[in-house]
Amino acid sequence: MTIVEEHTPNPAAGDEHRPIGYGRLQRKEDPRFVRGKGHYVDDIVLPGMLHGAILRAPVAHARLVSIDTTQALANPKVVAVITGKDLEGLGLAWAPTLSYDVQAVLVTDKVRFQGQEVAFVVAEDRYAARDALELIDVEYEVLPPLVDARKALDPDAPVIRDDLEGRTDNHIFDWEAGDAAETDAVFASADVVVSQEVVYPRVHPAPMETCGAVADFDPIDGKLTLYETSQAPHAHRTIFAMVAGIPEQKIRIVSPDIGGGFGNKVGIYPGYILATVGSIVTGRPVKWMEDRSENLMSTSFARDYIMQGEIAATKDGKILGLRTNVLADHGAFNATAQPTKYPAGFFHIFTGSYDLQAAYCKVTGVYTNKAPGGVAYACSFRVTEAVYLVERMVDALARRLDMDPAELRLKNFIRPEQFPYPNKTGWEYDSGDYEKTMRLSMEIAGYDELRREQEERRARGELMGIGISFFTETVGAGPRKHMDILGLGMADGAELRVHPTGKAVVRISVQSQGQGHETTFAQIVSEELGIPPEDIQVVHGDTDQTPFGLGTYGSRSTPVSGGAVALVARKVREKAKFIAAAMLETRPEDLEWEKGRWFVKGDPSVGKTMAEIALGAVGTIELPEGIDGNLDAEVTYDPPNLTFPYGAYICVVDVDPGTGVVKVRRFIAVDDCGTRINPMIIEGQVHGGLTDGVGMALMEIIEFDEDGNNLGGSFMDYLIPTAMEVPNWETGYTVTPSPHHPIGAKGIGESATVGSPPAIVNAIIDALSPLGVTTIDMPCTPARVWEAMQGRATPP
Ligand code: MCN
Ligand code: CUN
Repeated sequence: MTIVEEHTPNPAAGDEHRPIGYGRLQRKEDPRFVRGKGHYVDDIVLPGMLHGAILRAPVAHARLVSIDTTQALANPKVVAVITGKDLEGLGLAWAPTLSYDVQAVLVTDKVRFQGQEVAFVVAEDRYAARDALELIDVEYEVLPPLVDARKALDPDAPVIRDDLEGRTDNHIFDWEAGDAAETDAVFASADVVVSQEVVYPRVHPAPMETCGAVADFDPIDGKLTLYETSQAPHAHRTIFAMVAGIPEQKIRIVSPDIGGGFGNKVGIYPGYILATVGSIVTGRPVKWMEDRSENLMSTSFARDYIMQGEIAATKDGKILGLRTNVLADHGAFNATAQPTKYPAGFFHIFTGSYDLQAAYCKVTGVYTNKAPGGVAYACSFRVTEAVYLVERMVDALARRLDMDPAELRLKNFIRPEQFPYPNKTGWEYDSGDYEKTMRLSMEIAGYDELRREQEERRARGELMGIGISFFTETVGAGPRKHMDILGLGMADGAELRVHPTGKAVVRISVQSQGQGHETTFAQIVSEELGIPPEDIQVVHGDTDQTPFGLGTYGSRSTPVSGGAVALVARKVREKAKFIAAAMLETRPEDLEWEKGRWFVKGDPSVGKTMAEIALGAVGTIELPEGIDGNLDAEVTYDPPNLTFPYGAYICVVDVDPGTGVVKVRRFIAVDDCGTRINPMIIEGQVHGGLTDGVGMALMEIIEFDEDGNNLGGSFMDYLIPTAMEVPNWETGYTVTPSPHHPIGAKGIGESATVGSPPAIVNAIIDALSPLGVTTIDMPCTPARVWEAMQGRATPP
């Protein structure tokens, strides 16, 4: 592993005591994870617990004619069988999606995608539940499916959502950003316009742990405890209360260790609701854990964007404008998770890292007979698609102008003095020094030398490619006045208590799925209070124990919850000053803070440490007016803006001219996420995301045949990368703090997944360009690359 050395701690400057940024603090959660002692939903076993299994539709589009459950119910191990009709009786057959649509919990009228939930069996054990599915007799009247999103708006297309009143087509929404007329004018005046269709196929986050729930409804006190795989426990609780009519104080959502989320666990799936209904109906706890195929076929997909891109420039390479028209395949129900105002997520950051004169994008969402979901898989709310589009277009322009793609980017970057930078589609970028980051990545790569090597290899008939991607993300939603999910404003709470012996507990509203929050949030408190990270317990994932907040996705934990944690620690520090003043019999304004203690200005030997103050707070000294004793505080943080992390990625590939096999030989990733809390965790996040990028660029796709059969329903068909397919990552970093974040940190959790695919695809096109290839769509499988090499159109 090549690691560009982190800042070496400088003991003389007291660096080794600085919990943020310096050194490589090991993760607190690792001892349990590496020993297999994590505690996941499937590890939960409750007394008398039953097991649920879902009967799923074998076809993509069909009318439900009849469903007969008698045989299944006759099985002595089966306790209950629940159908759509039963749910209708409870008013629970349909549930609201996160995008103000509705989704069938169980089919009542029509099957709308293969794998859709048709019935739920509750049995004494998992095997019995599964076996009983085969005893349910369902008659379907098969309907013609709509598979190709490009045909969704044809007048003769089958109408999928005839459940919606007055619905006569498959149109969901049209959404636009930027100024169309201004952009047209800029395009009309440009020397060069390059157009290209860029497709981001349907992929799946495929976390190691699939989705599941254990529902435990107590019929005596009416309390529902729901253990579930959730990235957003509080939002789930509130939505559950609204939908199921259970009073919110009687719902406790517990998200224990989560074996990867990657966006898969943002939504509320029918299975969670079915487990709950199963528990209410049987009076016993019910566990439902989906298997791999169920996960791949029915839970949140990602992308599925067909993008027509156009870029306009002067002949010497000044980019003037960007325009795109997108067809978005949302599947059978519009269940994407994103802030309400933005049906295409944050796609409108598609102007990327460049200073343009005008931009315009239009996105049209359509229904098809495919699984719902969308906005998942480290997408930063569709910044993945945006970055992929702009970085492909910039490369296409470089080829047209016969310019070096690095030089073209350097020429068009937003300059440091332009920040805060208002872009043409409504964002205000907080901070950046793009050229510095780009040049560092070129230096690590040895860019000029790579280009020389490429020339030599080309002369020998070898296919070597160098691809660049420079991305800017927008992560950390809120502010709440602009951003909500189902009306819940996107802010996060934090509560901090310093116990009498000086040890602390911080309670947060976000939910780790492997990102290491138990470590990094302790580091933030430590930085602010001087209590060592190991003395700070981070509590999350239990709505009975943590303050309300919107959860973890869109890399918002550090930008939002991290801000909350820094501020709550500062509030405690301020309170500590008053207590210290009382203890020292002096005035608070005469005290000065240094890491871990308040001391008397001008007399550093007289002071009180946090531990002394914590004990003092619960002791017998007389406290000043308005100070109530315990050393604790709470805040809700509503961020003033999102944060805009960025990075420069360079990929080197070799393509086998005989087979079309692509080998990623080198990958250089220089990221800037502002203040770096834990360099080791950041590096892990980047390594994971880069691996995602290799997967998506080379092998991952959820495809469907013309009957709507899902062709990616297992890991035999849906390939994900292993250590064999990835190179030794070469990472570097720059630090440009966010000016508005309490500690200057920006998100990093999705950066590499967002930024890496275009670098790899650009490298592949660069490798194949001597053969006249100008475009190729992901995944660049050997077959697809080989077809491109033969000058044939890439298959859809
Ligand atoms: N961090 C840091 N310094 C920064 C920024 C972040 O040390 N300047 C640390 C954070 O403190 C946190 C981690 O890096 O421990 C990721 O932080 P952040 O960027 O705030 O992202 P989130 O914690 O909100 O995580 C969400 C993000 C998303 S949306 C997806 S998708 C994804 C990702 O995280 N899913 C993951 N990374 C994942 N990593 C794992 N192991 N598993 C997943 O499911
Ligand atoms: Cu889009 S996947 Mo992450 O935001 O949970």
